[in-house]
Amino acid sequence: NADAKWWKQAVVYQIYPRSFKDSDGDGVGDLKGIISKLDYVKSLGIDAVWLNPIYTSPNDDNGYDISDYREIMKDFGTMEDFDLLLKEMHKRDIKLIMDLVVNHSSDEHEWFKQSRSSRDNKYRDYYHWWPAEKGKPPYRWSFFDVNSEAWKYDAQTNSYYLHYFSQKQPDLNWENPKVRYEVYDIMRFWLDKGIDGFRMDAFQFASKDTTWPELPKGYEKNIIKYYGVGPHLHDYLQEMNREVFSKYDIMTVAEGAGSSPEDALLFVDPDRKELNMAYHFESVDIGKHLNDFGLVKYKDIFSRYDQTFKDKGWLSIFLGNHDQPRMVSKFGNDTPEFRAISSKMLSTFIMTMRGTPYYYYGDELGMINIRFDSIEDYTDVDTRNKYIGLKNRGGDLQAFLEGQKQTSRENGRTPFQWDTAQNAGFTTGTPWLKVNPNYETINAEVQEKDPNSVLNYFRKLVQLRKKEPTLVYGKYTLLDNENPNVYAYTRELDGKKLLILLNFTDKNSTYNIGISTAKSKIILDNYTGIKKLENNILRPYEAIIIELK
Ligand code: TEU
Repeated sequence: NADAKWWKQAVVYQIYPRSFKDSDGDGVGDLKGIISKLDYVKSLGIDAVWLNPIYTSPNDDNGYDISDYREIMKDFGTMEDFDLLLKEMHKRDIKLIMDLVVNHSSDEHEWFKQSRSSRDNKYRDYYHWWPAEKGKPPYRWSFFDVNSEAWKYDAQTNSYYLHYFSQKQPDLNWENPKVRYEVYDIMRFWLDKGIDGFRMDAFQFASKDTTWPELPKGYEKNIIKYYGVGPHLHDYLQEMNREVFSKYDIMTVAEGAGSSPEDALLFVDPDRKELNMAYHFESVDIGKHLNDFGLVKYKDIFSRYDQTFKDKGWLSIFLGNHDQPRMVSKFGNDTPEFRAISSKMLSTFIMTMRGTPYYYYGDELGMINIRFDSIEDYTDVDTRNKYIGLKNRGGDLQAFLEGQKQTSRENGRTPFQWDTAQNAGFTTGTPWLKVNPNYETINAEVQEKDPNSVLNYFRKLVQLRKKEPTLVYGKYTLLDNENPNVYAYTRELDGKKLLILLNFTDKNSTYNIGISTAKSKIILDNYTGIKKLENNILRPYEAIIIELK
C-alpha cells in the first residue's frame, strides 16, 4: 500500500505536561516527571506522544503564550531535561510531537517588546497594528478577552494591536516574510534535535485579510468560517512545507481546519504538499452534552468527514483534549454505575474509526470532570475572563458557573491520578490545580491490578488496532443511520469485514443493521462473560467488535 504511513498507523497519546507528574514538589508537572513515567506510557502500547507547549512562557494561557521559542519553560525544567526526554522516548520507540504556537506569541516575547516600542522599530510589522488617528479599527472578536474585543489600545505608540486570544497573545503578522522565515528557523531548531513532528496550534487563524473589512451580520454564529482559512493561509503552508517539512521524515497536524470537510481536505490533500492530517472541531463544538445534540447528528458529522476523506487526505479522531471537558463526562456517563463501561465504549469508538487516534492522558483511567463550585478554583484565562466580563455586564454568574461544570477546559486538566498517595501521587507539594477527590478509587495503581479495568481494556484496544490494518485503513460504512441509541458501522479491507456496535445509552438498546451475524466471531466486548448476538440487543454502553464471516 503506497499510501501507508507510520503516522496513519500510530496511536497518539497527549500529555498535558503541567498535570502529568511533578518531580520536584513545586506542584507543577515537569519533564523529569514525564521521564520517570515513560515505562507507563510505553506500557499503553502507543506510538507517539503529543506534548502541549513546553517553551518559555509567562503562562497567561499555560504555555500557549510563548516568550522564547528556543528555551524550556522554567516550571518544566531545562534543555538538558528535554534532550534526555527525547532520548528516553526514542529508546522506547516513542515519537515526540511538539506543539507549535505561531499564530501569536506572548506580549513578553522580545519581538513584541520591540514592536510596541516605536512605530519605526524594525519589528513593528511582526504584529498587526492600527494607528489610532484612523479612528477605532473595525471590530474583531476575541476568544479570551474580557470584552470579546480583539483590538487592544497601546498608548506607547497610540495604536491598537490585534489579539484573537488573550491580550497577552498578540497575533503575529504572517503577511511579513520575515516572520515566516523566523518561524521556519524555529522549526528547524527543534527538528534538528530529532523531534518527530508538529501540531500547528490555531494555525487556521494565521492569515488575515489585512484590509480589515467589516464583518457580516451573524458572523459570530460561525466564527471559524470568518476567522479561519484567511486569504494566504495555504500559500504559507505550502511555503512551510517546501522550506521545512519536505526535508524531514515527520508528521504534521493542523489544529482546526476550516468550517467544513472540504476546507479540511485542502490542508492535507497530499498533492497540495501542506500538512499530513487535520482535526476539526465540529464534533466537539456541537454542544454541551450528547443528550443535548443527540447521536444521530453526531454520527452524521463523523460520516460526512469520512466520506470527504475516503480517497485522500487523513483525519485525526479524538473525543477529548486540553480544551475540552473529559470525554466520559461529555459523550458518555460519568456516574459511578456507568463511568467505566461508557469510558471503554468511547475508547472503542476512537480506536476503530478511520483516522489517527489522539488519546488524552487520563482517559485511559476514565477520569471525569472536576466541576468546581467556585471561581477561585479556576486558573484558566478562558473561564476567568469570561467571568469578569459577565460580572462587568451584570450577567448571571451562578448560571455561568453551573455551565462551566460541563464546559470549562479545566475539567480536563486536573492532575493525573497515579495512586492513592496524597494528591494522587502527582506531587508532594500543592498541586497547581485541584486533584479530583475521586482519585482514591480512580487511579492507575488500582487499575493495573484489575484485568477488567478501563486501563487494561484500553491496552487491549491499542494492541488490536496495531495488529489490524482493517481498523486503520479499512473502508467505513455507517449502518442503521437513524438509530438514536446505537452507533453501528463496518470497516472493510481486502475481504476482511469488521462490525462495530456501540450503545451510547444507559439502557438496553436494539439495532437493525440488515447483516447476519450468525457465523461471526466476537473479537472484543467491553462486558465480561459470554455474549449472544441473536436478539440484536446491546446492554447499556456496550461496545462490541465483531469479525463478519
Ligand atoms: O486552541 C485554539 C482554538 O481555536 C480552540 O480554542 C478552539 O476554538 C476550540 O478548541 C474549539 O472547540 C488552541 C489551544 O489548543 C488552546 O489551548 C489555546 O488556548 C489556544 O490555541 C491559543 O493558543
